[in-house]
Amino acid sequence: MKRRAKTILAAALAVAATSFAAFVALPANAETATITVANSWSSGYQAQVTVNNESSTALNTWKVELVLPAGTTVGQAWNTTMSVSGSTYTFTPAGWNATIPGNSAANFGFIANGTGRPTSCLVNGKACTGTVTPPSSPAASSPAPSSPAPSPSASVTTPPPPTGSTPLAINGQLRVCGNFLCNQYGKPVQLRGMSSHGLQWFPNCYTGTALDAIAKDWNADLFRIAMYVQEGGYETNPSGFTSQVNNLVDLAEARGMYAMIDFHILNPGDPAYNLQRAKTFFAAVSQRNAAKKNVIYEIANEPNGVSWAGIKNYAEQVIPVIRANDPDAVIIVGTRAWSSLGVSEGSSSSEIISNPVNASNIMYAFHFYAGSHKDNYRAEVQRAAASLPLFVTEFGTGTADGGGSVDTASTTAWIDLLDRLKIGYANWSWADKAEGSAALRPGTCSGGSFAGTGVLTDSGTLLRSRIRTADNFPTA
Ligand code: IDC
Repeated sequence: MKRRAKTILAAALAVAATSFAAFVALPANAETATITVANSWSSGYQAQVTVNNESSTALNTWKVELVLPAGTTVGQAWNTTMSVSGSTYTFTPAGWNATIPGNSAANFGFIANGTGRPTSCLVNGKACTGTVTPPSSPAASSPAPSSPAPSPSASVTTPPPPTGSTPLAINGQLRVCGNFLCNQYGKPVQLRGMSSHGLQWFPNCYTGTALDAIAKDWNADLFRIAMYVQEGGYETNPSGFTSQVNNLVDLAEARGMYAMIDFHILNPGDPAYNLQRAKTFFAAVSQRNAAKKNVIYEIANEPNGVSWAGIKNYAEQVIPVIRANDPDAVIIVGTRAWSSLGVSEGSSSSEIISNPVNASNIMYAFHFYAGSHKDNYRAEVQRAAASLPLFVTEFGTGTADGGGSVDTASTTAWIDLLDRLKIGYANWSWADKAEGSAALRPGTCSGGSFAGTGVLTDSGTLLRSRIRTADNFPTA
């Protein structure tokens, strides 16, 4: 996804580490810090702070103190320990990042609720000096001692109105804001679409003609690319499946749809089993697709038989691999017990809420099969949605084995709930397998014609009627 021009609040901060300077004569401004607004939306922003040690000698610790104006608070911070006193927020090391080696840096980030930028800034007790500069300016990292402190009036680049009418043209680069998925205008949006079945089994269901029907006949916003890892999937041919995924990203992009890259682990259920494969795969696809705005990464389809701590640990190893190439992409983390927020193994979303993944711009996956998962699961989703950004990256209209007839009442109750909560979804599956969850009648994909209702199963007919209704994508 493209790193658009973002207004940067860059404070080049002269740091005098008092206790340290008593022993070593540091050149002026040997240490600096920059504050970058990495993402912003109508009600808040995400800031990234880099404390640079530009001397060749290690710095033993650091402290950044920011004052925020009335109406703006810090909601969460990462890679740091934060304390609050009135409107002053003090950021100290997380523990492992206290020492900054010579010519190196420490990073932390925070989410601000409210749009006010810091009105005052101290680094290791000394006043910060700095200017507001665009990200590409070389001045961004140069000290500017006579400039005022970072200005609270720093503005954010507002994207121009959309030039096209596809979901991608209207919404552009997505990002998580609060507990919602938001578009380039900072407004919550619900994406509705279809998931592929296993790429290894139904390649002729995923052609340009097929995606034409999904985009233009179904008016879908999203195509989920389910790349199985086992069962004849990625592990058997990493480069071949990587190419197939990239090709589908392009086909979706050309039709104005988002593409969700699903690392479809299922059995074994512990994602750690595939950690190295995940790192290799996501390094490749995030590098190749970094400039695109239509990619969403789903890093683990359905963890099962593994603790939340195990899933979180996997996520915190895979997310940085993606971020290194594609820093502003939305990433979705699977949840315990086949992405049931833990419910199917007797747990709940509380284990996530109390111990979230240490990363920003992420969402959590929830899956259901309407014939198997009913009121108690709906209640849990409603509860979790108040605290966590959720995406239903997969669901079926029948039973959890992928079969069964359409449970119309439960499916309708589910989709109505997701619409009300503005939770995006992808339906399992766009395939012509002879099983209840498949949207296409057997033989459709070899026939090569996908539009209209004649090729659809009961499940496909219901989903098409729900997905093709008008979208609500606010642009102001
Ligand atoms: C099922 C397919 C089925 C296939 C099986 C192989 O519908 O044709 O033989 O996978 O593993 C999930 C999984 C998804 C399942 C689906 C239905 O993410 O891979 O697909 N399901 O069982 N979670 C809950 C249900």
